[in-house]
Amino acid sequence: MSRMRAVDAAVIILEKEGATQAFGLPGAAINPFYAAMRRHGGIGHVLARHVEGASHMADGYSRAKPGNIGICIGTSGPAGTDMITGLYAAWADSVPMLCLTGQAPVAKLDKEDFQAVDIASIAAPVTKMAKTVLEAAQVPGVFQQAFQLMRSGRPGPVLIDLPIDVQMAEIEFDPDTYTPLPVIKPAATREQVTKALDMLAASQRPVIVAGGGIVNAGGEDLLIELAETLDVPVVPTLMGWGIIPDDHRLTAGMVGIQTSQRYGNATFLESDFVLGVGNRWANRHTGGLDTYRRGRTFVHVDIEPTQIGRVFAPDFGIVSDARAFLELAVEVAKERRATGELADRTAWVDSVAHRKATLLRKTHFTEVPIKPQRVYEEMNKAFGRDTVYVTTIGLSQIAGAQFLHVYRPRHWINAGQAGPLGWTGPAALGVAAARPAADVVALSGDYDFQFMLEELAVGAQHHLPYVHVVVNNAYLGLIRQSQRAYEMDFHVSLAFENINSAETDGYGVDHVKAAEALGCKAIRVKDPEDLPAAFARAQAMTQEFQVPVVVEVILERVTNIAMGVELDGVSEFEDLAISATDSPTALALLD
Ligand SMILES: Cc1ncc(C[n+]2csc(CCOP(=O)(O)OP(=O)(O)O)c2C)c(N)n1
Ligand SMILES: [Mg+2]
Repeated sequence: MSRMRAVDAAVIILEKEGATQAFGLPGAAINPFYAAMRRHGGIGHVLARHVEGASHMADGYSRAKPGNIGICIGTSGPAGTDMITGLYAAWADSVPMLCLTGQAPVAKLDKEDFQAVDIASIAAPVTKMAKTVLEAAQVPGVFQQAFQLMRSGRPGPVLIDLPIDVQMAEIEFDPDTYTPLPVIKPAATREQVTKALDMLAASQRPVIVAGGGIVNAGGEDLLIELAETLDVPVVPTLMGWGIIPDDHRLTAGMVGIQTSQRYGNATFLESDFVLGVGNRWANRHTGGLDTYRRGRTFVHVDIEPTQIGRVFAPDFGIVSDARAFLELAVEVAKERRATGELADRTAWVDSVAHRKATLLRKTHFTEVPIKPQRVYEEMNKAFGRDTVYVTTIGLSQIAGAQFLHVYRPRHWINAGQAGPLGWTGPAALGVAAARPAADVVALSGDYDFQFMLEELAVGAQHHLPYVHVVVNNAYLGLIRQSQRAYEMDFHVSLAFENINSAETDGYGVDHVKAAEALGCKAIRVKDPEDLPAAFARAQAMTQEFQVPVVVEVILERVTNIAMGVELDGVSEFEDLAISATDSPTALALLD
């Protein structure tokens, strides 16, 4: 056994658990932990400029690669509260992330000491565990349990709050015998899988809804194998986008009231059976439940028991890790194929392909100011199949999801449920830290970009290059569009005459100057014909300068993007594609 400070044991455990990348900023109450990181080595650290930024960086880092657990670190008080939004975003999208905070000494916790806030209580609803460690000897056990919890069942974040005296207290800890606790994952039985496939077999027009749980479980290849064996179309959810390549013959398109394609919704509305795997029936996917459920039978597979029946009661629910379910399902499906028991789904699959080629929205607009649809068309041309997109919310995210293409899991990294503005930039930095060789492309509206803008300097200082496409309509665009229902346009405009930048033409903030001031490169584009060259130059500059490169696209100020409240009532505001030239980067072309 060896005697050491509790923080030294904590750092050793991080390394032994494979969590070796931190994002944070020091403060007096967390300095002992920083001293332990410095002494021990082995943990990478990126100094953020805002603690919320650090939490989104850790979140992006976790999402970027299987097995990653990003660490975010802050001091006591406001550093912890700043990271609550980051914990919420990670918790809502089932992302493992370890948040560490410093705290006032144990004896001062109830004395209104400087920055002695009860962060564990504040964080409790958005974490799998939030604990202020009061006994130094518990530190190893709490860290050990944190990793078990983050990895078991539905993944999620944990907060460990460390009073400064607890950090510095000496404890007995034997690094050589430390072993991670077993990870607990329920697995479907053969009876359950057989019943689910029997129900699917009894249907005429089945679809599989593939959710982010499949990505978390590393089950994407099995999902494709199951779909191909059964010849059943797949609807990826927003969190599952990329599980099956967009151009796979069985990809039906995304379904929803915002981030969806016309063909995806049309196919879903024709279906009579839905097998949901690792998904959560998000309201932006289902829209009104009566329309979503009408005439369909549902099987729901989820790793978290309380998710079954949360949104609506499925006809059959299975509690299972997605990969464990898919393994057995592929086995049973192959047995059935070998004995000729599987139905011929050709006509149904052909109808899915037909909708993909006909129910398209127009993207090839030539106007100046630029229409957003054209931006995504040009992004499809400029950015390759291996591009990792990062985004949060706004018309930017919604239109991006309608028009961009994703071909691989973990290549659409999106704060799907929480959607905090400001998430995109720091999350992209976390992704860039996790995958230095990847082509990372962030997508922000102007308002999202302005939240957490300071984190660009982190990318410049720490050489975390990525391309940041900022679609600037000088509006809180999504909120402007939603205010149409109130017949108002009230406090949603970001436009003003910038007395220092006449070239912003009344759009207000000069994003190019702001990015340059923070040590990054930036290009402004006003004509759609200039987009290809701008994207190519931006990519080249990320290589040359190893810093974030911003491409600010000046959009027309008002463009309403297709959305609605029911799957059969999505409003179209813009032209639909009527020939291949209207939508040249669609996956299946008209004509
Ligand atoms: C922290 C936070 N506050 C408020 C919102 C609500 N909200 C969602 S989208 C949006 C406007 C986004 O504007 P912008 O980033 O410019 O994107 P656009 O819709 O114009 O493309 C707002 C205010 C939010 N998602 N997060
Ligand atoms: Mg905007």
